[in-house]
Amino acid sequence: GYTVCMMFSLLLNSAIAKTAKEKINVVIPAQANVRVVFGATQLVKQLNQLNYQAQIAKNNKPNTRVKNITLTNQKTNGKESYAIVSDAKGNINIAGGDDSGILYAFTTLTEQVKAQGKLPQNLQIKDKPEMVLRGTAIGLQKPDYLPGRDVYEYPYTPETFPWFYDKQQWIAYLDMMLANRYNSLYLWNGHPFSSLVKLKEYPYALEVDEATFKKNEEIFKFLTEEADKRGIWVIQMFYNILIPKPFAEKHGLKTQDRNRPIIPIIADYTQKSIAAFVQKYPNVGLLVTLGEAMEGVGQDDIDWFTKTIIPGVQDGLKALGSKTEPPIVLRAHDSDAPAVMKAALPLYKNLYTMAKYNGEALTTYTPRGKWADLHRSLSRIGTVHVQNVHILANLEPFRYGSADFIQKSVQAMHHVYEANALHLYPQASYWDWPYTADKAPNRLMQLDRDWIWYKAWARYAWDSKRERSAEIAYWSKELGAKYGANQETGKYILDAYEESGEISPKLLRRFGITDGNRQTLTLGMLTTQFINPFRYGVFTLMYESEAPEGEMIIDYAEKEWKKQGHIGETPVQVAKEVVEHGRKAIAAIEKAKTGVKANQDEFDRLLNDMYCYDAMANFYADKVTAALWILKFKYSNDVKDLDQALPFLESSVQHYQKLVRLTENHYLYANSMQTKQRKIPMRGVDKTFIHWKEVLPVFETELKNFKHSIDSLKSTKTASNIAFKAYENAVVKFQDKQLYYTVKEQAKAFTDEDLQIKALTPELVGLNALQLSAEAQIKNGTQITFTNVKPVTVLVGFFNKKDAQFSPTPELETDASANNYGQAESKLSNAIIIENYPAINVHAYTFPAGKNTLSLAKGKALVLGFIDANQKIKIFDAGLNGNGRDIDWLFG
Ligand code: ADA
Repeated sequence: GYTVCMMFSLLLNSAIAKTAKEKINVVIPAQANVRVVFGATQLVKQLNQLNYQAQIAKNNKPNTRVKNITLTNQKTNGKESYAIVSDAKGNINIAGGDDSGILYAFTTLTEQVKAQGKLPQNLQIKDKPEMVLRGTAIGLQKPDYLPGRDVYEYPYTPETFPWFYDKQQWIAYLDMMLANRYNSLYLWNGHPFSSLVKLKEYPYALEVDEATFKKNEEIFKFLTEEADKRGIWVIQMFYNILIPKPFAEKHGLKTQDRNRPIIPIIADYTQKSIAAFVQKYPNVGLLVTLGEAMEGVGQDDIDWFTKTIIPGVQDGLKALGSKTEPPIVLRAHDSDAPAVMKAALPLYKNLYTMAKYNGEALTTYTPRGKWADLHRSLSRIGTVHVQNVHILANLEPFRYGSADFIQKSVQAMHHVYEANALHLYPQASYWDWPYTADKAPNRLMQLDRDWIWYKAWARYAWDSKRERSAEIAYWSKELGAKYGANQETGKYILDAYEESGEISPKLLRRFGITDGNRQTLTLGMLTTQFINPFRYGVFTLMYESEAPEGEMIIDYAEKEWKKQGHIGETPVQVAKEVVEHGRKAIAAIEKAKTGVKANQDEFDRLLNDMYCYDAMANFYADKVTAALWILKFKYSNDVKDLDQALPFLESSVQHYQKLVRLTENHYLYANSMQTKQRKIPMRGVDKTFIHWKEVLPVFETELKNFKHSIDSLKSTKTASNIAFKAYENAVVKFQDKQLYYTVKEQAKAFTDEDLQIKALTPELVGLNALQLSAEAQIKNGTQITFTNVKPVTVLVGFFNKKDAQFSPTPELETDASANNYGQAESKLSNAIIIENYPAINVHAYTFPAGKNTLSLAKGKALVLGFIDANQKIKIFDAGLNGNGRDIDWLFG
């Protein structure tokens, strides 16, 4: 009796245990897509962690003895759409518009189960995304160059990118993407093909060893499969025209050369690479940059796209025997995308376009002007146009999470740009993925730190019309939960994010030199950059298109002096506003302090960031005020105006000192791109001037020089003019015969034009300039090959106007090689006037001893002379265009 009794009670116990766990069948068809299986599996896993015994039933028939979550064969309307509906008995029916929709239905249900700790009841959910593509970008790039290599040239290897081979990290990232309903992942790299495919015609093009090649194949396969399960489409980006180093060496070519025409061997190699890639990875899309290393904007772009890239893709499809065109996304970067599209659409259907939302920064949700026109014309082609939220050079490295700014930006993408897709860069440290710039015992991951960045953009890409008051509640709750706090505390944190979130956009759009990542906004700016932005090649498109209507500092000062009215957003207004935003951000985060019960370390870092924003805002505000007094002096010539500037300049340095204290132990660097492309506030070659503590001495010296200048002005009573010394010609030997002329008034600059030099700055008089044919320059560009025993600097005069007849000024925003010889900055501005032409700015190209080639893009330009590289070039504005005198000397 005893044993029987025991057995009986055992049976009973297990029966109780079993009935305690409610049985659930998740019913899907026997033949289901990987996305459906993945979604259902995640749901089953989640249920089994709770009080359920769930399983997948692949019979397609609900079992009436258990609860069923059934994928019906009804279809909802629209791509990625879905519905989740409970019936009276608590069973749940799921439907989707496609496999991604079904995946999203399962994922949504899984999230609700998790949040409620049980299967929710009375569900009536219907949803679908507003934007059709919602993607994130990861760069296979680095803060600096690899030895012996140029910009963007990073073969895929475990040494360079250990994280790329880390499967667990990929899963975490892809899970984040799914949680945010991202459906596209872009991998950015200069020339990925030589890491991913082998070509039998060009075996030597492969850039990685056999073992690495195998690893690359394996990880690429893993990544694309795992992405596919989560409804994510992988897209490989590449620049043009880059070629692999071993290939270049074998053929005696450069890996990239902006002034190189298309040559057959490179075209053939590229076409074959693309074909091989498409054949091997038919489910991977391509994102094409027809710029940077290709000659300017023009027919070459069209030819390269229609005669090399598209045929490459088509060859790959033919080899596969497939007719399914993989997507090709064309970037409107440094190329005339509407013209390229026009030529390409008859050849290939599955085309998309992409252009930068606010350049390489976040500046406004009221974009306008020429750039908005470009976006609209791309949207109106009728293909999908993708908004590229690029690099964010003005947000690095502080935390950014203004839900308000982000929501309004996404609305602008729809309403102003008429676009319907998003491509999102990391919030900061793009070149240093996966790490943030925080100085912490263990490097922080962007994926963790910048969760709110990914979440906010995705949330509004899904639905930009969400009602603001509900959004405030939503984010307050999210932020509260993040820090173990209640919603009220969460609201304070949101306030801090949103107040601070106005600061960097406003500062850059009103005071900055460029929306490009040659400027690191958070490191501050030199006074001369405020008062003489054209000397630094100010990128005016930012003011005209990526900012509300308003005035630059120089415009404001001029109007004040002329007693004219102001228009739109003024520098004085922004200076006041950012200080106010900083104050409010600090007040809000301070209020949150006591409510925080979890994630304390991260909260402390966020709090510190708010103090950084505040110090930065005050630094800028005071420096702008000083700059306005200094510009007044330019008109008044009254030293008293400089006296007025002094206390503001002093106080700006004090705020900067505070910023140094706040960042010293908190940040490794401000900017993740640490190469020679960095120009503002300081040239950042070889990882220098990456931290505030390196820039502080520069600002201190600037202040000292300014005081000294005031003193000397007071003692001499005249605004001193700097003494000049004419440049001396250096000896070089030309490969081809060259004609000279002596630079002076009335000299004729071109062999085939009669126009004369009307005025020039005396430093240039006596130089041996090359007499060139304007017509030949327009047709072929300018290539001068020469040999020099000692390093030389070539002075080149560019016409200060964008026009097809003039060779374009080196521009880092569209050409990462634009500073390879130090030529990006204008050294002598408005230094020569030729009749009937715009003023000429002189740039300097420095070459080492040896055989060199000066190569200029198509269009007229003056090769003014060759001087010893040791001769000091004093940078100034000669003002020959009538724009007034130079006062940069005040700062040394
Ligand atoms: C500019 C920028 C580069 C890169 C490029 C692009 O040249 O300086 O870092 O972002 O644009 O691809 O858009």
